[in-house]
Amino acid sequence: MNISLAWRDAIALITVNRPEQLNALNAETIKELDAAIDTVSANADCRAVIVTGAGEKAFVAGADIKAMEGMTAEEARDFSKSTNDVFHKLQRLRVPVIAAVNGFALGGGCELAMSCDIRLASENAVFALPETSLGLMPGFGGTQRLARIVGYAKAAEMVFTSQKIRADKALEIGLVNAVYPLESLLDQAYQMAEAIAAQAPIAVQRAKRVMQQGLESSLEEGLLLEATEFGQLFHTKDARGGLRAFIQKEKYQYEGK
Ligand code: CO8
Repeated sequence: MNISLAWRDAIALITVNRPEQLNALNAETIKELDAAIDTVSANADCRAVIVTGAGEKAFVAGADIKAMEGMTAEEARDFSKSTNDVFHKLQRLRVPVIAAVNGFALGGGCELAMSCDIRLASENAVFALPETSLGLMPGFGGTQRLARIVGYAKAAEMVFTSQKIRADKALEIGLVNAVYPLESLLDQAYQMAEAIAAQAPIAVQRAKRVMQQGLESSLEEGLLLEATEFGQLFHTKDARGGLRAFIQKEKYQYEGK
């Protein structure tokens, strides 16, 4: 199996597991990733997801260059389209997704990380969209997501020059949220996932949906959506319980209801 899925309570850990090929993404791996996302999505108790790479060297070193070499134009388009669909499904997962970027995140690996809500990186992480150095362009969402995350000019510089940036630079431009020593990265990711899991689940999930939809719509549409979803939360037991508990100076255990 090229993808493993493990659970710690309500937190799913998806690991790309081809360390001998630096976790490069071939069609089989993307298929397995798709299945893992479906499994996570079907679990109503899931509160957060962590995505990482096996080994200590790479998160994901990109699309599998060896598999791409013999592709026809149609096959390349289909691989780009089908992977875009899978990464989009990951981005739109009901629950927050944290990328624990534990090394090289190049090409498709950087694009996988960008499909997550939050990126935490190890000090040895290296990011790049180096496709133009291969005669290609980003094909797993990089032309769209990088500019949305770091702004067009910085994205343009990275894509047009294929430059590799280290974790501290990725932090500086806002590509990652935080940088940790490699040995504590996964613990830090779990700590953040647990902090997310401790909040009211329906509130977190609706906030994710509204924030993501807001990025794709006008401010007016986004604010309207926010007001609508804000109102809907007053139907939940958790909102009633959370507000009452604050007033009574108690701690409320959220149920996701
Ligand atoms: N694909 C396939 N195999 C890879 C890849 C990759 N992306 N990256 C590394 N590997 C393999 C190596 O070939 C090697 O295998 P083997 O032992 O069988 O020769 C093994 O992993 C270890 O790699 P290295 O020996 O190269 O390790 P180094 O420490 O010397 O170097 C690097 C590490 C710098 C990460 C180097 O491996 C490298 O430059 N890799 C390629 C990085 C890259 O260019 N990635 C972008 C790929 S393009 C892409 O992602 C496009 C996405 C959109 C696709 C659209 C669909 C058609």
